[in-house]
Formats: sequence, C-alpha cells, structure tokens
Amino acid sequence: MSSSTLLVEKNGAVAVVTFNNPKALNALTVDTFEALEQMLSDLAEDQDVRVVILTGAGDKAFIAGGDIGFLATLDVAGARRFALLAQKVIDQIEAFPKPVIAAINGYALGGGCELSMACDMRVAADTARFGQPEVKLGIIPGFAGTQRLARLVGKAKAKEMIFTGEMISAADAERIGLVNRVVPADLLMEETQALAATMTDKSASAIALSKEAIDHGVEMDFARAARYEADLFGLSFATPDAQEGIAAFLEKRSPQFK
Ligand code: DAK
Repeated sequence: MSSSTLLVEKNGAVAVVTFNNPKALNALTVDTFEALEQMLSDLAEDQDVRVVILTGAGDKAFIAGGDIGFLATLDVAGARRFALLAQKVIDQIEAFPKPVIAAINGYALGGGCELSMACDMRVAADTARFGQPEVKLGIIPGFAGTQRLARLVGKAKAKEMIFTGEMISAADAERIGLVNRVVPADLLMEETQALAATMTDKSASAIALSKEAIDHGVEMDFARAARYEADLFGLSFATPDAQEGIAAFLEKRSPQFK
C-alpha cells in the first residue's frame, strides 16, 4: 500500500500513515494527495483497521504546508485541478468512517496545519509548532483553514494566527484548543498509539455514528442537530454491536464487537 510519498504501517488495528518527504519538510504536492486518496480508500475498506494515525517523517516537520516550489509551477488549470483534488482528499479525511488522529511531530504549517484540523484529534510533540503563514506569501489558507481554525479556536484566535502568519508553540496550541494534548517528543508515537488503543476495542459502528452526529450536527441549529442525533441513536439499535454491547453488560461480561 505504501508509495514514494506516503508510507503505511499496520500495527494490529491501527494503521500509521507517514508523509514521507522529510528533505522538503513533508510539503504537499499533487502526488501526495493522489497517494493519500488511494490509501484512505483502501484503509476505509480494510476491516482489520480501526484507527488511522497520520504523522510526518523525520523529527522536524509534520507537514510544512503546500510545496511552494510546486505551487509556483501551476497554471490556472493546474491550480484548479489541484484545488479540486486537495479539497476532495481533505474532505475524505474528515468523513473517514474511523477515527483519524494526527500525531504532530514538528512544524504543522499552512496546508499541514489545515490537514491536521480535518483529523478527529491532534496529539502534538512538545517541540511542534503551528502556523498559517499564507499571508507572508500573499495568499490565504486554501484547505478550508479559515473555517476549521475559527470553529476550533474561535474567530479572534484564528484571525490572530491567520493575519499575523506567526507560529505558535505546542503549549499555546493546547491552551487555545487547537490540539487535544501535548506529549514529550520522544513519546509522541507511544502516546498516540495508546490513545488509539482506547478506541480499537470499542464498537466501530457506534464510533462511526457518533462521528457523523458530531461532524454534521455541529453545522446545524441545535434542535435539528438533536433530532439528527435521535435518528442516528435509533439507527445504532439496528447494529449487531448494540445487541452485543447491551447483552454483555447485562451478562456481566466484556463485549465482543465484530
Ligand atoms: N514547500 C517546499 N519546500 C519547503 C517548504 C514548503 N512549504 N518548507 C520547507 N521546505 C524546504 C526548504 O526549502 C528547504 O529545502 P532545501 O533548501 O534544503 O532544498 C528544506 O525544506 C528545509 O527547510 P529550511 O531550510 O527552511 O528549514 P528551517 O528550519 O530553516 O525553517 C521552516 C523551517 C518551516 C520555518 C521554513 O522552511 C518555512 O518557513 N517553510 C515554509 C512554510 C510555509 O510558508 N508553508 C507554506 C504555507 S502556504 C491549495 C491550498 C492550500 C495550499 C496549497 C494548495 N489548493 C487549494 C490547491 C497550501 C498552501 C500553504 O501551505
């Protein structure tokens, strides 16, 4: 499944996907998105995989953004094609039917910070740095960063990061709610795997339905969202996992989810 730009390693029920261009700080090109599109399709179908972790090769960067050299070569048609592909893949991460955790091992800048925000959770090394430096290039975030950042940290903090283009530390990212937790750099993968392991023994169908309820519901008004949750709650009762989970509790045993 690995390609030249992406590596994948399966460790039990967890797949670790590594952006693998450390010489250019894992900057993103069309090739990366094409490989990621295929890899995510395969991992979505893979019944053995319950959680996906995205990380960067090397100890310097998660992803330092779109590849600026590559962006400079694009004409109008090429830029449009790239934008459509990238939007599709970023949406694919967000709508992925299993939890996706970003393990942020260094710079998460521009498109890299935006890609991490499409993941369900972010675990950061204490050495990680976050930023939306697009204004320094005369452009604006293009993977819906203006929207996801504002929703995650509020408009004022999002505007501060985007208008100044300055980087913030992992500690500040945690303080403003951009990351779930910060861990020592040398424990990043261990801690992220441990977080993933707390999900792999739970009901995959219940996690998928919860993810849908949160991601779609949060964009609706409260009454509609609560109604939507009720519909998905009803749907969860049609799953074998609900029968198994409830029976296991009543029989005082651990559930065996399929
Ligand atoms: N692109 C290409 N190469 C990059 C890169 C990038 N974003 N970031 C770093 N590199 C390369 C450097 O050029 C250098 O290459 P060599 O000179 O060794 O060949 C190598 O990685 C190491 O970088 P540095 O020598 O600069 O390392 P330092 O420790 O001194 O500095 C740094 C690290 C992360 C602070 C610095 O490299 C930096 O400021 N990098 C640029 C950060 C940035 O501006 N990122 C891009 C933001 S714009 C799209 C939508 C969105 C986007 C794309 C498309 N569509 C809708 C289609 C995304 C846009 C962005 O992300």
